[in-house]
Amino acid sequence: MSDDTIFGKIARGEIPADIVYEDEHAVAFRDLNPQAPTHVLVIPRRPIATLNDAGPDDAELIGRLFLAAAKVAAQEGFADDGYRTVINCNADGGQTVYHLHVHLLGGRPLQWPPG
Ligand code: DGP
Repeated sequence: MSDDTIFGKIARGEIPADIVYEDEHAVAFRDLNPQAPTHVLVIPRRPIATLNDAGPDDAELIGRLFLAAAKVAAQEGFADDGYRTVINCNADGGQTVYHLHVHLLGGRPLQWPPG
């Protein structure tokens, strides 16, 4: 699948990002427009546009994204205090970049429900 999104370019190292974690499957970098003291995006290297486009073959990869988010939460020092992980899907979910990503938000108490 081709991927011309900004996140595809970040995953391929074609444009810079403040990368906080990476492995064979995932890259995590700081969001340009942070909504919390720490706001990191975890993306798969393999392009998947939305959660709707993920299939059974992606199950392990999606699990890896959340494990990477937990690793970053520990690295950032708020794993015990708590944090939130979110995937926005399509227009009503507020998705603006069509390369699947997990938002990791932490460093302050977060309200529920979100807007
Ligand atoms: P979403 O709305 O769920 O698709 O989230 C997209 C997020 O991506 C949004 O919080 C802002 C962030 N973002 C957009 N462009 C860039 C970029 O070029 N670099 C970084 N680091 N973050 C970006």
